[in-house]
This record gives sequence, C-alpha cells and structure tokens, in this order.
Amino acid sequence: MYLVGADFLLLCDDSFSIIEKGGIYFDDNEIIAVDKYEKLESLRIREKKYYENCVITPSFANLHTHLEFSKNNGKLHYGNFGKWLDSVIVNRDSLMDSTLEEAMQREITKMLKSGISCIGAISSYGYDVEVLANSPLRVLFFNEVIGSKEEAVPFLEQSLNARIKECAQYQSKRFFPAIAIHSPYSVHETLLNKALEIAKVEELPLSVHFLESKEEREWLDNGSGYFKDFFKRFFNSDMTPFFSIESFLDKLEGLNPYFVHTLFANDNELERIKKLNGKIISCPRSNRLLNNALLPLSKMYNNGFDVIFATDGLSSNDSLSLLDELKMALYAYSEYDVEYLAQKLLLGVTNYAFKDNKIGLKAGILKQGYVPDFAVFKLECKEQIALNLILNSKEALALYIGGIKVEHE
Ligand code: MCF
Ligand code: FE
Repeated sequence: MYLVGADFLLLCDDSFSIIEKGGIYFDDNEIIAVDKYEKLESLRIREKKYYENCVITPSFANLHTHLEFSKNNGKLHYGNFGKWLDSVIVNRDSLMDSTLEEAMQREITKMLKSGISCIGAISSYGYDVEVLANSPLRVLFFNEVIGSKEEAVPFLEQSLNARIKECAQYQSKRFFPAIAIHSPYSVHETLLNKALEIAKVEELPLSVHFLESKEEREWLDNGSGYFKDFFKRFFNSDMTPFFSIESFLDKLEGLNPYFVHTLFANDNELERIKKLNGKIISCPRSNRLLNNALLPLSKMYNNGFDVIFATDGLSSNDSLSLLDELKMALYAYSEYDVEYLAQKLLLGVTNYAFKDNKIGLKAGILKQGYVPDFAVFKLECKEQIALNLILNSKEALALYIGGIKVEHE
C-alpha cells in the first residue's frame, strides 16, 4: 500500500470537494481511501510521500485527438473548414512520412508531462497503434471509419475487420479498442451499418465528429455548398447526402456515442443526443481555428450536458496539452465567474470524461474504488485553486498511472 499527499486534493467529484492536507491511500489497482494525510498515516504503508506546496488532481483525459497528425506545424490552412480539408488532402502524405513515429513519441511524452494519463486516439491509418500500446497512457483506440465511394465499401469493411482484430491483440487494462465514425458526410450507409454492428456486438466505445462546420450542416440539410463541390472534385460524381441529421442520429440508438464538436446542432438535435445518452466533447481551439466558432457552453449546461474537453489533433491545434486548452476556454467564456468556470473545465477533463463509460473504467475522481491515476502540480496559492492550476501550471511535477509513478524523461 502507498500513501501520497499534498496541501490540496481536488477530488473532482460532482461537487468539486477539496481536502486540505489530504492523502490518497492506494495499491496498484485502486484507491483504497482518500482522507486527511495525517489520518491515513496510521495505516499499514509500504511507501509514503507528501508533496509540499502542491495540488493533486485526478490525471487528465484527452478523449479526442489525432496522434497521426503530430507532424503538422504550419502546413494546414486555418480559418475556413473547406480550405482546411482541402489542405489536409494535399498534405496528408507528407505529414505521414518516416519521421512520424518520432513525432508521435514526442507528443506522448509531452502529454504525460502535462498531466494527461488517458487519451482517445482517433486512428485513421493504424500508424499509432504500437507506439500507443507501448506507452504508459491509458488509450481508447478509436479505429476510424471513413469512405463514401460505393465501390470501396467491401474493401473498407474488410480492412475495418482486420484493424479491429489487430487492435484486440493489444487489449489490456490500459488499452481499449473502439470505433470512430469520421462524420455523417463521409461514411457510406452500408459501411456505417457494418461499423455500428461491430460496435454493438463488441460493446465498443463509439465516437463521431458531428456538426463541426456550417459546410457539413448545409450538405446534410440541403445537399449543397462546399461538400457538393468537394465530391464532384474528388469523385467526379453528383452525390447526395447519405443521411439527414435525424436519420443519422436514429442509427446511433443504444450506442451511447461521444459526439465531437456539435457546434451547429439545434435544440431538437441536442434533445435527441440527450435521449441517445450521448456525450459531448468540445475542442475549443480546434473550433476557433477551423470554424471561427465556440460551443455555446451555457446552452449545453442548461440542457444537462456535462461537457468533456479535448484538444483534437495537431491538425487543428498548436499543442495537445489540456492545460493550454482549458486556459483558452477560461479566457473565451467570459460570462462565467472565473473559479466556477475553472472547476467546470477541470471536471470536463476528469470526472465528466469517464462518466458511465463503456469500458468500465472507474477514473476521473479521487475516490475509493477508482484507479490510482493522478497528477501532482506545484502550486502555492491558498484560494481559487482550480483557476490558479489552469493559469499557472504548465507541467505536472509527477504523474501516477495505475499507482505507478511515470518517470518524465
Ligand atoms: O478533428 C479535426 C477536424 N475534423 C475532422 N477531421 C480531422 C481533424 N483532424 C484530423 N482529422 C482527420 C480525420 O480523422 O482528417 C481526415 C480524417 O481522417 C479528414 S477527411 C480526409
Ligand atoms: Fe477530430
């Protein structure tokens, strides 16, 4: 048994409880007790450590990122979704060259240093499977499903099966296979049906980029705009949308999906997402860069969504640090009291990220029975602790995953 303590423990439970001079008593699998450090010291302990002038939080979950895009710095066009997508297609190959592995490793190390212990990796090509499976991170490995061409569907189904099989070999208490539907505009109906069937049968977590851009909304509503031209240019055909927004949502019944972005969803659609027990993941910096928009947070909270925050990939961001992400959100949503918002943002990368998840991982709260995954930050303040953590911490002093201290190189 181990005991780790600090001046403040942010439990990240629903009421954002804080324990002063608190301790976490744990073994390799789970937290056994959380209480005042002094009280826990009387228990049977193999090793103990108290971090002076520090704060401990559950370590962070970055549930939506694209590690395979780790080589982007400056190649992609920002400020217009259509131009960004065109630039992805032009630059994709050069972003995935032989130095990609090194870049992914570098970003994993940086994420660990910034207090992240769990990621949702959208894997477009499977280049990231090994580097992630061999890392100390917990990983929801989202095999991406994408493809609109009828002729390609049988091949894409086969390759999806193969990828799920490959990924199952890495399955462990840290590595969880999952499926990502790229979006409603880019997946053929037959392929979607197949992917959803696999997700249902295997009970896999499911994620989808959903209503990220005005261009997507216009295509799904009217079959016009940027995407009409896009399909004409790339497939030389007059396509029509595979789904209406409503019929797409109907297909997700029973799958409790993660909806990424939902920037342009209306009230009815949000209500439908709620009924599907969907979770909303917001990536504010990505949304600003690609779509000049931010998720209306008050509307989400008023509709009962516990919004999860993530960074997206370096394809639409300048870092994969959640502290950077939350800092931007803290400045952007100026209608809220700063400390209240800071607490909600922290919950969005801890507690909310793991609420009724499909993999049965009890994480995101410092609580008995939960995994001993936590981060220690140097912080000397005595009040507005959530705010100061986001404003003043760049890196964790220490990170524990499964009760083991991850050494920063
Ligand atoms: O999340 C951002 C913006 N929205 C959609 N896709 C991506 C993002 N970053 C990378 N992507 C990937 C996506 O997974 O880019 C490709 C897909 O493989 C775009 S479609 C050619
Ligand atoms: Fe994304």
